[in-house]
Amino acid sequence: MALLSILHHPDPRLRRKAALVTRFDDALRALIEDLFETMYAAPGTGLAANQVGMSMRLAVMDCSETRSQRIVMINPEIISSDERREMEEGCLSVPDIFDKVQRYNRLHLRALNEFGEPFEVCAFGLMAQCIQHEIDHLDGKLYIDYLSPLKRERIKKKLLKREAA
Ligand code: GNR
Ligand code: NI
Repeated sequence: MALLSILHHPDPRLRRKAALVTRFDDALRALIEDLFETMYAAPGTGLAANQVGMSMRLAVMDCSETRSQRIVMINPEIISSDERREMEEGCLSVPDIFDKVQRYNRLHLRALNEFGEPFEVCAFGLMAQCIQHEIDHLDGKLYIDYLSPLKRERIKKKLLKREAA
């Protein structure tokens, strides 16, 4: 097991669309263990592979308060959703900055597990929000993309200043 380092905005690697996973081997499952370890240590409710520099459509999540409900989603797709509502959001790649974005409250997810087996789940609230956030990562998107250009510019300056310090 290993702690991986999480890339921060504006790293260009966060902006690439991640590739579909086609090999379900022990190396993939070792990476998944490292993603969980890194996510729990951060701490965060989710972590996408491209946040640690691996351009693969893979994310791990645990939205439970007890940190005991691990979910692995590979090649995920949202197959249905309801109306959007405003939710407060943050991201480990945009540290210590929070803002409100529009997200579906309920959705139906289809994905593969670490063995390449398909599953579907219905999610709502924080878990639904987290699924949308992680799928955005896999498409090279960050939640700050939904904010105004002015806010986005301020956030970028703040992060660059911090990294330089
Ligand atoms: O830890 C996280 N919390 C969070 C809160 C609201 C909406 C999404 C998230 S995901 C985030 C971890 C992260 O950056 N995952 O990519
Ligand atoms: Ni994130």
